[in-house]
Amino acid sequence: MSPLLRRRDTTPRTSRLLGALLLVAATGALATGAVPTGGTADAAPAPRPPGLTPLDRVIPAPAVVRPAGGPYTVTPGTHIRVDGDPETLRIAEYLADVLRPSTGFRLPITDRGYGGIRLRLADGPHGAEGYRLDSGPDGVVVTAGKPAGLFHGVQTLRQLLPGTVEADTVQLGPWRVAGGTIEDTPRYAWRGAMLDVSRHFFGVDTVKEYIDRLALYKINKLHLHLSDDQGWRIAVDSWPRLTSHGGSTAVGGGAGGFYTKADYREIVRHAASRHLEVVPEVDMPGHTNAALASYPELNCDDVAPPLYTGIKVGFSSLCAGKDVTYDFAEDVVRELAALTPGRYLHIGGDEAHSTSHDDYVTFMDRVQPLVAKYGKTVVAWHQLSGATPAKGALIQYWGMDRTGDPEKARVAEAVKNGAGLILSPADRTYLDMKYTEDTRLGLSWAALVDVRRAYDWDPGDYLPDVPASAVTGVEAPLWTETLSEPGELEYMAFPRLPGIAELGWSPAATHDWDAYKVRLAAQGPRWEAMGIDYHAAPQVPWPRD
Ligand code: TNX
Repeated sequence: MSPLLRRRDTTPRTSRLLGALLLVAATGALATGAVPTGGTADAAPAPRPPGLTPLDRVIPAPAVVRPAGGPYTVTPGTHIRVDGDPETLRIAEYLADVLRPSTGFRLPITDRGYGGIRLRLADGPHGAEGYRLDSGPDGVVVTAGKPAGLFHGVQTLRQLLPGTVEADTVQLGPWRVAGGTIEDTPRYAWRGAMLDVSRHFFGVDTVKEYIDRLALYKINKLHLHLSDDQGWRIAVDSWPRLTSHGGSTAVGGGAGGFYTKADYREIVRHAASRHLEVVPEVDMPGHTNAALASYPELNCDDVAPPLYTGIKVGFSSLCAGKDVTYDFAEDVVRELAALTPGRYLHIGGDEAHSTSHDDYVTFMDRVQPLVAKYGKTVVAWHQLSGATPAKGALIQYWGMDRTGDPEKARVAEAVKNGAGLILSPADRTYLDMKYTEDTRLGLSWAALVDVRRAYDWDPGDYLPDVPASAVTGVEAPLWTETLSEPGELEYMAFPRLPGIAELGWSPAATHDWDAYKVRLAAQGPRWEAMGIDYHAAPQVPWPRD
């Protein structure tokens, strides 16, 4: 279990399961190969082996599933076979790292032999991220045209094994994978999750762990919200006070923090190893109090405001009329672009309530070309559609079902003019919204977002006058005004995040709440084995302890 984990749950499911396991071990039931799937140590019901996970009990739902034949069983003799490509080898090592601790098997990686688990790169119809998985008594073969597809196929394989495979101590198995074929390609190219490290700062290890969890659901973008009124979290060598002063605190007045460039590169490297691209955001021209507090010259009146530790929005603005503002923006964009192997740079642009419309347009007209100058594509919150989005820009829509038509029409117009669209409707995808009125953490300004509400909508027809083909994808933001512990991030993200991941990946034809909630329930034991402190939403038929 993760050392970062702080369980606040009053029902410690994981420890109960482990307790039952110990009891079974002590009574000799180990020798039968049976595994207990529930019960408390007091009740000690007869242990039973985990059932075979049906081939379609995966999140995101695979595009095509054809069950056939008998299962494959991972045994002490199983090899992981690769063809010699270095990327494939890395994915094999990743898979072995997942499977070895819980199975206790050696699972050697080899380029010869027969059967076992084979990862195979080969041209095929599954595109840049899709894959095919064939399973039968002789072995499992994951085939993909690109390494990202193999990696996603490995996530499917992982979910077809019992949830206890995620444990970091030896479990009992059996480790069976149902027989048949899956063919899978994503619906959308952009399947994102955003983490706000500004309102509260989260260190490199926490971000890496979040990345690992995103990967399990085939999320391929990590958007990091690196600056806001309450904190500047990324080192910029040419403006060092951004972090030394602007990064020194957080909401509530606690200690802040920031990523050095080495820290940030480590996050980017780890994300790449999980086939996620990091999209950095510096929010401008609003949401900039931390920068304004660090450098008086960025303020129109040359007076630096104090640091801010509250949770209001919309009160700060860079000074659009000063040249130094654009020197600052260029330095930040240049240094951030140099840290970013990915294509995109997010420049914020939301809630600039203290910037006049003319200043906002001026600012965006001058800053967007800087992003292009350093080789990146602009991403911005949808208020950018009130200015002139740069060619090829992506607009991130965070309005709601009830957001007025003029704003939606502006977004539709921008999309008609060539902008891409990422859908993050606040009343569906915002992971910081409370589940119910009783949720201790989170906000509720957009809506109470229960598990069904997060899942039960279609990105393909969400915005009027935007054709399904113009949608680039979906993203689930996790704002952190009320969240300061890693376990709190987990509690808000799980179980809603997998629903957004599924909307991003699975064909619309698979969309069905009643079927989804059964697949979601099957994730519960997996999260317990991973030590994820999830919200056991009553709408979901979780397996009983
Ligand atoms: C709105 S949505 C914001 C954030 C807040 C969030 C809280 C958007 C682009 N801006 O500044 O953190 O609401 O839910």
